[in-house]
Amino acid sequence: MEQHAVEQHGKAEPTGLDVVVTTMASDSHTWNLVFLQLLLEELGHRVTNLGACVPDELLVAECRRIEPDLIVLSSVNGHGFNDGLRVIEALRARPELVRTPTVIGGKLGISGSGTPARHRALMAAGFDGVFEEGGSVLDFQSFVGSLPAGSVARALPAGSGVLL
Ligand code: B12
Repeated sequence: MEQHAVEQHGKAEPTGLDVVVTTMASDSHTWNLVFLQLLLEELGHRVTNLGACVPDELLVAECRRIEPDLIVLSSVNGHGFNDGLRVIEALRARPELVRTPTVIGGKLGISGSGTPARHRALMAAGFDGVFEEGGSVLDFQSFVGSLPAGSVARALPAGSGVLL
């Protein structure tokens, strides 16, 4: 398909965020990802959806290549808490991703909506937001709305996102 270069005038920043939406290695559910992609695109953001069962190495490599303004991890199969702890460690180990706003959400365990201890553990591990079931989408929208676009986002100090 023919590509058209977008001309940029003056110093205006392009609007909207570059967002990576993905699940993690164990999770084969996909409609959660489709939902998040459509939601974010409707809000004016650009989404790269990595799909289901993404191996850790591929997830990290794609985030390093894209250098997104926001990484959104979604998991609903009940392994999200453990997968999330492992993946955030791998992401934060990369200097270029150490401050990238990164959130996780969905059904992260098998005991219904999340517990405060689970949220605290994920935040302490390096996530900027944890959005488990029950009203989480509105909180997520507020979080996304609070992020500046482009390189400004990458300069944010770690943990500056909304704490839920
Ligand atoms: C369809 C489905 C499947 C299909 C998936 C097909 C596909 N291509 O996606 C198949 C058959 C493959 C499947 C397999 C399994 N599934 Co299944 N599956 C479902 C089912 C029925 C619907 C999921 C769905 O598509 N929902 C529609 C989407 C749009 O909604 P959603 O996923 O819930 O996401 C919403 C929210 O969670 C939230 N959200 C999600 N992520 C994020 C992230 C952020 C940042 C935010 C803000 C919000 C958010 O936003 C979405 C919209 O509200 C659910 C039960 C249910 N009714 O939810 C079980 C369910 C998710 N599956 C479950 C299980 C256990 C499994 C299996 C382990 C079963 C098995 N023993 O093999 C495997 C796991 C496979 C794997 N490796 O991951 C459990 C998970 C249990 C838990 N977490 O407590 C559920 C909840 C069923 C149940 N009640 O037990 N599954």
